[in-house]
Amino acid sequence: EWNSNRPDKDTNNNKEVNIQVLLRCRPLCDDELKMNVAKAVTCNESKREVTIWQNVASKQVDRVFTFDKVFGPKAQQRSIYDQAISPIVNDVLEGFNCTVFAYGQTGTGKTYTMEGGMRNKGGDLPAEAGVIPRAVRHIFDSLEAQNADYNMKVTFLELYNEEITDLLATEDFSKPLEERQKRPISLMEDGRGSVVVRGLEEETVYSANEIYNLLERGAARRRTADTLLNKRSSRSHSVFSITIHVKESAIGDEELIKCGKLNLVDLAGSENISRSGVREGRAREAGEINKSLLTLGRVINALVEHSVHVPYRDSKLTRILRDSLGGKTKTCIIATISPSAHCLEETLGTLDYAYRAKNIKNKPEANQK
Ligand code: ADP
Ligand code: ZZD
Repeated sequence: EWNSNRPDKDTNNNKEVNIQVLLRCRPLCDDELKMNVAKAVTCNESKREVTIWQNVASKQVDRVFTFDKVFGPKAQQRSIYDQAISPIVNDVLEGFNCTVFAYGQTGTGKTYTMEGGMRNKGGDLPAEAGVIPRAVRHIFDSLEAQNADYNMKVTFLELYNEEITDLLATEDFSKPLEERQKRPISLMEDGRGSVVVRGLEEETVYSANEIYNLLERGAARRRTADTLLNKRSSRSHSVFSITIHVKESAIGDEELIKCGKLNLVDLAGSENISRSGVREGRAREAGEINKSLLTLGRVINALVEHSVHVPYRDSKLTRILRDSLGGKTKTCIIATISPSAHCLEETLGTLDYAYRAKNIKNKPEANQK
């Protein structure tokens, strides 16, 4: 390594790191247990392996996949956060941009993992709370413990059919539902290689409870959209982002501001997106394409294959999250699967997709001003 006279403030610069890929297998649900549904998956957390038992021409053919972390059906929300997400949030507090994606078939636990179950007013986090509320709590606890001088903003958007809905937009009840969105939302290049979503409500927040109230607003807004178009939620992507500026107690005369951004992404259901990244089966016949999910697959393929052209610009999702895929952001994908033999084909699709994504390399850089 070149030994420069000027000490480099950013210790991790120019180091390539692979995207981290975790696997989570949900338990069988009560109905599946009642129906005695056959299982086709075993998880070995300590070996970080997941095994799929498959019967091909009455011969037992097992397939084994290894990931950075594997969480079996008994894994609790808290242990996933503590083991896998907490270090990422610490990086955000150190000025890195980080993204967590949840990828998998509808019904495998993406929303359960990212958001989790019910919220109890006030008090502690429920055991069912997912990554988003836990990250919010962690960030405030940490900043308060440091007695830090900080500024925090959050946004929450939904992407459906290449249209962005601001889940935090304050409602104008005098207008019909479809026209309630106040400002037009557009994507703009910021001149430094990233894209900003213009027109989104950016709420400055001062407490975890304030964020929980915003989440409530977002969840309610999503529910109204959902009843207008059923099954929308399985076909939409949601992106919750927190941007934090932390003022470092000045060493000497220089004042240092660390700026980190955390993106928490609940992707549309991966069903009907084949392993080669093309639409298949019923989705094709119905003409239902999820351009953003298809493009995400193609971007991953292009990065893994070191193609000259990476089709970031082909969808809104990949434009918004471009830096998370081969850029300066630290990225983690949580692949979610069902243990049921009925889901075997989709499960193998998810595992292949997630396994391939392990090969993507990013170059995380801390932002300091
Ligand atoms: P997705 O977002 O992938 O469509 P959901 O998060 O809606 O899936 O999960 C489907 C159902 O399974 C929900 O009722 C959810 O509460 C339940 N579920 C998912 N993962 C788990 C888990 N790890 N433990 C217990 N219940 C789960
Ligand atoms: N998954 C639930 C929301 C849903 O689909 O409605 S759980 C968490 C993150 C983002 C949005 C909502 C939540 C959620 C919640 C539930 C009810 C009212 C407001 C927010 C939640 C769950 C546990 C702790 C905090 C927030």
